[in-house]
Amino acid sequence: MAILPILTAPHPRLTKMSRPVERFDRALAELAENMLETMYAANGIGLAAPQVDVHQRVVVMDLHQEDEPPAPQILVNPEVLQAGAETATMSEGCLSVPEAYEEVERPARVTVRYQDLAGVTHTRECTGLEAVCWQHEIDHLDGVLFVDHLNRLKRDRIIQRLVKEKRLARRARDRAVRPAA
Ligand code: GNR
Ligand code: NI
Repeated sequence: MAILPILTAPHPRLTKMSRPVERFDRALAELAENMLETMYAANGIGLAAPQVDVHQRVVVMDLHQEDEPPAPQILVNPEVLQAGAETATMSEGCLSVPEAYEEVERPARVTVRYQDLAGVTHTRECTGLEAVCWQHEIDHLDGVLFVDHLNRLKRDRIIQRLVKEKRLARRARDRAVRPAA
């Protein structure tokens, strides 16, 4: 088991399209375990493989309430089969967009399909936070972040802040490895 580094925006590989999983092997199970460990360590409720720089259609999720036991879910090749006409707005955050929370409007009810680690297909209907999380995670597999659903002003403000933070972090690192050059 391992905690993997999470890519943060703006990063070109977060915009890549992920490939469907074809081999349901030990390596897939290990990836899912590492993603769950990484998600829990980061206090997230979901994590998509491209966030840890693996461009395959794998998602992990745990939507249990605080007073309930953990309920890890592993979703391979997840997809939205059908979206209802009604929409709902929820405040979203993302481990790849640190410290940004904005309202996003999405279909309130979705029918979803996925495979488990054994390759068995499941179909389900989701509402509420579960519907939001599925759509947020499947977006990642298609190279889309929740900020891509915001207007340009809000998106640019968030991305510019992250660019500045990366620049500051890089400067601090450079000073640390090359003291008083
Ligand atoms: O931890 C997360 N919380 C969250 C809250 C509202 C809507 C979506 C999410 S998913 C996010 C973890 C994450 O970045 N998954 O890709
Ligand atoms: Ni996310």
